[in-house]
Amino acid sequence: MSRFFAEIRPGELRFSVTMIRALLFLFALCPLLFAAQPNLLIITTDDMSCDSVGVFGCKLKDTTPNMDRLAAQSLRFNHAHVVVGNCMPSRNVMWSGKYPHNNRIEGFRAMGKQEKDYPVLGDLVKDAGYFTGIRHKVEHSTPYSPFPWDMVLSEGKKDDVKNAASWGGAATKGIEAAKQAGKPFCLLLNIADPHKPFYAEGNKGQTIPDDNVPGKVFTPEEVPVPGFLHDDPVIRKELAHYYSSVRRADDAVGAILDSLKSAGQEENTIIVFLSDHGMPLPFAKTQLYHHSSRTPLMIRWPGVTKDGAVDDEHMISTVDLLPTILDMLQIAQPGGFDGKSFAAVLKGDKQPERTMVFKEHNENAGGQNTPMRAVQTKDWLYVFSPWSNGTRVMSGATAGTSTCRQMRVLASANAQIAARIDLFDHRVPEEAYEVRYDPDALTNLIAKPENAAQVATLEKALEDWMARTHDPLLEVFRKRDDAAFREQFMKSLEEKQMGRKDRKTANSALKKADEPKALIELEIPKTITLGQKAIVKLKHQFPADLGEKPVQVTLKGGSNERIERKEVKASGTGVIEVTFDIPAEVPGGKVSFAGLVGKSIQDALQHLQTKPVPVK
Ligand SMILES: [Ca+2]
Repeated sequence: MSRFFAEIRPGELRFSVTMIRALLFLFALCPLLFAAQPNLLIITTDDMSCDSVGVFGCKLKDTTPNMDRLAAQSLRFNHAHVVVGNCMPSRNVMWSGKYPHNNRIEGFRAMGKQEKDYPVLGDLVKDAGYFTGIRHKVEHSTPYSPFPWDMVLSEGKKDDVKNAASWGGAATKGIEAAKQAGKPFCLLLNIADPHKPFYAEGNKGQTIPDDNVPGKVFTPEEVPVPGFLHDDPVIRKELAHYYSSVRRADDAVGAILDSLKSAGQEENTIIVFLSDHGMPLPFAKTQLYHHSSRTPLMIRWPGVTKDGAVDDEHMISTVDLLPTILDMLQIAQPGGFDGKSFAAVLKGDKQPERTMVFKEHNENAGGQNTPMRAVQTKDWLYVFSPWSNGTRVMSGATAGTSTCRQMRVLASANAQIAARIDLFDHRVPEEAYEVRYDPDALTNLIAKPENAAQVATLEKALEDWMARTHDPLLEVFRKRDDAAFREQFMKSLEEKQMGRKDRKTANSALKKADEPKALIELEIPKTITLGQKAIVKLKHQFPADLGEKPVQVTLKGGSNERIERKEVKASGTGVIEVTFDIPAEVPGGKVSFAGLVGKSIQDALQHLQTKPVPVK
């Protein structure tokens, strides 16, 4: 050694020390520079109530041994809620970080690829170098389809999603494909249970053969009956099918976790687990009640979350999932989210502002508009249903269940059940429940004078949230005491719904025609003079089955500002003359004309605008 140093001249020695220091510094950085990006495994169940899970207080033993095992390695949230009580809108909130009135997936209608103007989970993780895979609920998880997932982990129409073991196979396939691609993985495994059809239940409630037998099959006699339903043999039978399906979902979770372990990826994988909403029975799925939205959220972040930890403090909303996931994966936040990251809570810090969650419902799978908004704290739940007018009936996925049919049968001889069915069908415009004592939402306290201050606080919080998130229901909420205004609001929503159907008719008529024709054209005068009249010719050619439609013709100024709008009714083919008084002064010295078939730009069947022309 001394000989080695003796052979180095002083200048070289200094250089070598600097080099060694630099090497040591790089060495110290090594774990940071070369630490692999963590994988992300998201597991969702379909239509599973939170309290069907053992660790979340299930009254039935052995429903979810694998979810309980995952909970023992995770941080779980006692007060986590999804935003919507049905599938496609709920899942789109999770993976967009936006409320439905902002991500525009308000029901089960996807948007066109070109319409999507915000990033979702799949975009953001792909950009960060992840391999993305999904199984089941593929079209319900993104705003448009087909979304460019790297791999759809299903076997086409033959895919037996109710086979629990197949979920292990799907996980393995995804993990292997990511390895081949040399990328970390982001897998979204949307387990199909306990969504209907339940294990061994036929479509009329009868028992049928089912090859996909769960790890445990429950009997009608042993199952708990939720407080929002009624204890009856028919209902118990359906609940037994449900809880057996919960167990089958749990079997699938076990298969996925085993696959992750076999792949040796357990320690480098973040796991996010939750359900998309509550059980598919009346007063849970498609509603905004406590059991509609409470979800068994668990997050296992190796090296960060503590095994078996329970958060009983924070109200967590699934609108916050995507920003949180980005923080965990150290991916930059793109901005534009309604949600905010709760990664700090995962690290053991507090976010005292998390005291309430907001929920919303807009459309069911059939496109019926029954908008609702709700706010929930740990203690209280307030629900606003502007559609409720005493006669309109909310239709939904749970109305056809044996449980609902049986409740209708029982209602004829039982006033209490009759009142529940009446509420289920018609609801009331406002409801308030003290969920800490009444989680089943059985006693509406909205009209009790002693609760007025509490209700006012909730209403104020909801109004602030609606204003902050630009909710189109804000005005009708502010005028919630005006029944006529609520009904007028609903009529305009229903007209828009009709407008969508008309648009389909118009589009298919246009497609059928040899040469696609526009519904309207505008012919404007050759010269337009200040202070004089200008006659615009509206030429229309509507297909016969479109009937009569309103058409808006608008005079606009040089900066595209509206000067005057006129509405005419048109049907069939013809020309309508629309006369405008050109003002004595027009800013910019130019005008243009716009034509729109329908009531507004949002529901327009066609919209066009002429080029600006100078005014003399
Ligand atoms: Ca669902």
